[in-house]
Amino acid sequence: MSPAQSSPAEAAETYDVVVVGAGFAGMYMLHRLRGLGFSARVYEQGGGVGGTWYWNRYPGARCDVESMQYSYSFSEELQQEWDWSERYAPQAEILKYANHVADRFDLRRDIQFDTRVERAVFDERGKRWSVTISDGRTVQAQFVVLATGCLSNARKPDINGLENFKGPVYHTGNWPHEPVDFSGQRVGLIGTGSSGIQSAPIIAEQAKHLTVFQRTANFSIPARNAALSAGDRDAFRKNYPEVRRFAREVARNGIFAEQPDRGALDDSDDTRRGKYEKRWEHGGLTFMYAYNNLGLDRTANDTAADFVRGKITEIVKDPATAKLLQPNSHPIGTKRICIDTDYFVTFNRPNVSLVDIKTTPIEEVTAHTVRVAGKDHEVDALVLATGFDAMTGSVAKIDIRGREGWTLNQKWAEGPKTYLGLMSAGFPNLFIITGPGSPSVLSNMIVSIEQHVDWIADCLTNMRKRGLATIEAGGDAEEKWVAHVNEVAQGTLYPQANSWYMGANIPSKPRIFMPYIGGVGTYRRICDEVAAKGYEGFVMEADAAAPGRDGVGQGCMTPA
Ligand code: NA7
Repeated sequence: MSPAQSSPAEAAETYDVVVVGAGFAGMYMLHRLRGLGFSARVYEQGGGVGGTWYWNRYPGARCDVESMQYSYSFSEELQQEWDWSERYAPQAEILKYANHVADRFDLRRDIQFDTRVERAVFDERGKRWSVTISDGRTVQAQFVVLATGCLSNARKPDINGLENFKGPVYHTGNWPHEPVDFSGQRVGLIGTGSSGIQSAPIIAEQAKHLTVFQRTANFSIPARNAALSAGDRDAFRKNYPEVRRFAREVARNGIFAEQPDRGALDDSDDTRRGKYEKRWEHGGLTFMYAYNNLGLDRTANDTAADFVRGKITEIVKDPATAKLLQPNSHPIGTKRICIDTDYFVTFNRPNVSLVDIKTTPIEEVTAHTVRVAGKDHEVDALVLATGFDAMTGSVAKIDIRGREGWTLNQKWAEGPKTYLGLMSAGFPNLFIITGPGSPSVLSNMIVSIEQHVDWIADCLTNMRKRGLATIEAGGDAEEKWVAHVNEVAQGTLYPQANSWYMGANIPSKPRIFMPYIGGVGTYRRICDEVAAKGYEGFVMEADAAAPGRDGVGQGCMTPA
């Protein structure tokens, strides 16, 4: 039954699709669904669109994928008209872009902001989801799409006494909307992942003193950020068809760039050093494309890691600080490599100090200090750059109940299980965008988002044509896919790091390598083949109770 066919009260509460989240995934999903004639409602817990970029407003927040590539490709007009100002877009500009997209495609009228999805329960008889939202209402939908984001669930660390701190405590992933002024303050920064590394240089410029508390030293490559000229943009735009094709089909991580043709040990020491030097000077994530075996072979990886460690020694004047900043606990690239502007040189400033909390963890936070190894470091404000309950955290916050009342959290207690990262057996008509088991965070997210949204849109269209009521991951196909995802990961160096890819940053989380590391091109081909073979591995059912496709009270898909 389509909303148009129901009574007005009922129509307002019944949709073909409920989409959870209005970040880049939710917005594009809504756009596609509308274009295909499906009724859709998006619920977004934030007060605006943008998802990750709505929340992560910390000083220095910037995307580590170049702006000309970290953008939607679905609209030629959009990609031709939007002017990115810098090589790496700052958070505020990405948020502006998200708002521009929402306006341009008139998305807001189907998005309810400041609204969390609390619960989603699958009714096996009615073959639809009951979705309870934070304003207390329950709406019905045939399909639910989780566009909840991978890095959207800021995690406050379990640090003893944190609640006793008298000054302000900020989390980078949930930063205030008003400007924060650290002038004249002593600031403590906990966490040296991408967020800590991006924010430290800016905070240091403002604060009276910055103390960085480091648990794991991280590899970081200079961004070499710069303004983009009209000429730079035009050159890119002219080449967009090829850039986008390459990013989707060839590049493992969805980023158009020159691909390596040899391993690190195939070159002489001098040649290799020259190549690393060139990439260090060029800046950015493509440092890791110097060779094709850096993620596979530890000896090869060590050559790149040694090069970066050497750079840290050259930049940081105090030898003890330099040594502490040198990452030694994981192969380079196995935690997402950071892209910085003046991070290491920041430690040459007289108002910046580094405290090792690996050998001697934080004992306690008191009213005005952070105590480490019996020493009290006095601070007026604390910045927690401690990351996210990544990939599964936002899904886990929703009480999702599939067949026989089985919850997704119960099913995923020992690690997320999905077929193609798109669906989980026992939860019919529930799709996940860039979920565990898909390339997701190992890729240019927008490339992966567009691929998932398009696949889901095609799937729903196909079901509508065939008069089908449900689609669900098959148990066998799911088991095989999970095994494949693991097998591919085990063939790489990635599982050697205690990373959030492994769930290692959350003490209670199972250690499983969550994203699919086979590459976005390979993954896309697999998804397309599955669809071409009639959604092989999925179980699809017609609605037996319905007299026909538009049967009253059943099958809520709106005819095109
Ligand atoms: P990350 O990359 O998860 O970094 C979090 C940092 O916080 C990391 O250095 C952690 O050390 C540290 N951390 C986490 N919990 C604690 C506790 N309890 N005590 C001390 N230190 C802690 O998050 P980001 O926000 O920086 O970046 C996330 C992604 O966003 C990034 O990869 C890019 O893709 C963009 P650890 O390494 O766990 O020892």
